[in-house]
Amino acid sequence: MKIKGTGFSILGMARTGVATARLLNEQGADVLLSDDRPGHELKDRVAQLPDGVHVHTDGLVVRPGDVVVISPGIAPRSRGFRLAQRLGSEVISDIELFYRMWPGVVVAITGTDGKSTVTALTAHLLNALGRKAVTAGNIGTPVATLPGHLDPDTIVVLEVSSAQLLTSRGFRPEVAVVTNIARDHMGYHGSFDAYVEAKHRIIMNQLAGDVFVRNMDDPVIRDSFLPVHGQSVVDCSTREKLTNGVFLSGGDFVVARNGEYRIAAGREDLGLVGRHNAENALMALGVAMALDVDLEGASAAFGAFKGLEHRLEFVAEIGGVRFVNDSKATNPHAAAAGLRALDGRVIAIVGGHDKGLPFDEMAEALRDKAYLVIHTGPAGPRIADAVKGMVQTEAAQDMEDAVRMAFSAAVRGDTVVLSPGCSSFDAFNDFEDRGRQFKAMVHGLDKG
Ligand code: UMA
Repeated sequence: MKIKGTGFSILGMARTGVATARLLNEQGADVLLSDDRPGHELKDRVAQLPDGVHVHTDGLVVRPGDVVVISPGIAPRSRGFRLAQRLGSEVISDIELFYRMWPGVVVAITGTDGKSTVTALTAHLLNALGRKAVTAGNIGTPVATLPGHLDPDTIVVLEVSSAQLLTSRGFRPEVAVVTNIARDHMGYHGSFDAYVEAKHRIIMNQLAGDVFVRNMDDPVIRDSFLPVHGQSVVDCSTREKLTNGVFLSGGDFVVARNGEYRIAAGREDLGLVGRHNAENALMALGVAMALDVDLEGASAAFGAFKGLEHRLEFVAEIGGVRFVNDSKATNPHAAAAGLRALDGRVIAIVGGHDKGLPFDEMAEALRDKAYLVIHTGPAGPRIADAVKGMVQTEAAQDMEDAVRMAFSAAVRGDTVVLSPGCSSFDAFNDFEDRGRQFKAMVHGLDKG
């Protein structure tokens, strides 16, 4: 893609927009960056921009004929998105732009849950096995920070959201991974079908020579993500023995290639608990297999992986009570997976912003694992209703109240888990803010 002299209207002035504007400006493009928020709230971001980037606040603007790069947080039905479709020559995501500029290998990982863990674990594994790899994308580092600074031999392991895929028409990763599919982001996409269709774009442009790493434990992936353009497939399963792929057998991660089997690592090598984390490890191994990487050393690599913040993260043990932060469980499917990974007596702090998703699966996991459910936020009463008659519930005024209530109800040996099953926007900036505040409150108990 020709960048120098091309006009770009970038919509959204947060991490994606600022990094994209800097990259395009550096490469000689004519850049206009805008945001709906008022100028005084964006001063810090404007300060990060080089001279030459045109800035517009208090409203999204598009110059007719420009290529529009849209931030993932701008929804398809919003005014900004519609404006872009009407005026832009084309509307692309930051990952599509990156793909057009990057000459090296891209591994792209999407799915409803687990994508950050698979992204981080994959890059960690590849580096440990002698290949150079970096992570970027939805995991937090915008892809636009990479070109120009990175050796093209480096494998870029991209976490890609459904929003980014929606506007990625030519994106063709050498290796694509889909972790699982559950209901989420309905407000953004409008329907489950539209959400699945966006996810499907990750394999849509793959051709012979590319590889699709598939989690066969997930029924939606098994039924709807069929390789159609001649790409090869590496299947992954914790449940069934495969002849070509990676699977869990007894306590081992086994790699099967053309009917030959080899143990790559033991389940116990990986410090992360839960079936969902076994699936995550299989997919990381699947990527290594797709890239023909020698798996000698995978056990040690798994042993050295510490997991990510806000994903079943151990916070502290206070008075014999363990506190766990699973703030990234922003939908019921993720919360259920986290809860199922816990042992012993559990008190769960649930709730948050109500996205209107059904809570049946999460209620089942709460019934099996928790003896007390403390709920907060607008979605709290719906979760309490879903477990009514099965688990004791109590309403908290806010997170601080919930943490105090959980601590006073808990006895030695219990685990208190923040397992919201909801997004955080009722009371926090995002799931990271919620997780950090939760951890500070827990550490506060120790002092009080
Ligand atoms: N804005 C408007 N008008 C609108 C909507 C938004 O002007 O109608 C502006 C906002 O005022 C704001 C900017 O657009 O200034 C927000 O852009 P953004 O939400 O895309 O924020 P970024 O900081 O660029 O973060 C994005 C991803 N955010 C989302 O997908 C919502 C980050 O994923 C990602 O890490 C980052 O790019 C770098 O690639 C976060 C996320 O929550 C972690 N992702 C979801 C998830 O994981 O479930 C999909």
